Amino acid sequence: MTSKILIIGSSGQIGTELVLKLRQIYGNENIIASDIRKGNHEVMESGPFELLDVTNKDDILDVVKKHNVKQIYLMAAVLSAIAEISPQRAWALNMNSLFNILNLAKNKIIDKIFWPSSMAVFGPDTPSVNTPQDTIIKPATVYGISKFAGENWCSYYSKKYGIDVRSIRYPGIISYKTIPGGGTTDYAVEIFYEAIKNNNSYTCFLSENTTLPMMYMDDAIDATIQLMQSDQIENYVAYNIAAMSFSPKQLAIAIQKYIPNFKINYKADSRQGIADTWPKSIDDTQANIDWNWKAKIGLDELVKSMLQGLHYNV
Ligand code: AKB
Repeated sequence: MTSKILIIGSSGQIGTELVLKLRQIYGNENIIASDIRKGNHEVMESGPFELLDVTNKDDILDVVKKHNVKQIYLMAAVLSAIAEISPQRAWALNMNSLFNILNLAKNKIIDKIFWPSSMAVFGPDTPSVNTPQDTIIKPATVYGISKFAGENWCSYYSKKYGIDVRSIRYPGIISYKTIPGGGTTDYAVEIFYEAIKNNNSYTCFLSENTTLPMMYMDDAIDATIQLMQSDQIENYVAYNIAAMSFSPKQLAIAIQKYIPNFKINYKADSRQGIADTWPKSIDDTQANIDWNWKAKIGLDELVKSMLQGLHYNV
């Protein structure tokens, strides 16, 4: 039996599209989707799926053995807004899931891991414009604390046990196939669903000039797979990647190009406090140098693809 790739969190926003792309590249039967709940019908129907609780290490081991899994992409996590509401649950899930997978590599049961980090590792003391790869990192959110701790654990396991683990610090990811759940950048997805409804209006939970780094899903998936396929990676680095930065106001203007009567209102809630601690833009030079990373999709193409993906004629 050939070795397989397991995606944990395949019903989530990134997991869904990662499974579909990896199945195109490596063949449907070689990519095992798994999640605590069933997800996107294309994912469910195009290849193997296992119901899996990422905090249960015995169940993970069973699935790994059953399918001869050699690589794991651990995409399950509690995101920033939810983590502020349930800090201990977020910490337990985000950390225990990572230990479960790192220990499989330590015990030589699997060969390679992808573990997603986030721009949320950066905090209010970090330079917020063109945030460098190596800089002051003092996260101010529960989610950011768990991501920074995770980066350190990946680095520790990589140095101490020689395991191959790779990470990206994702910016806000925008896509239409599966909606994100519980993040601070989610407004930039919700806005499209509301823009095409009858009253063409959206009330944003961030203020109009809150600029954040963002990326269209296709670029995020390409970056993930490119990093995993690279044979240039010698040491563990949680790579900054970037594509564009915009505020809710700038996104609304870009949508108005296609939906001229679209209206946006602002009613900032607690998520504003999270966004205020994050970078406005990111420097991804190191990813570019180390594995040739470069984003392809800009704001106008993103808006067009989102509207088309949601069946709106542009
Ligand atoms: C969130 O908003 O929590 C995530 C992230 C930036 O990691 N999208």
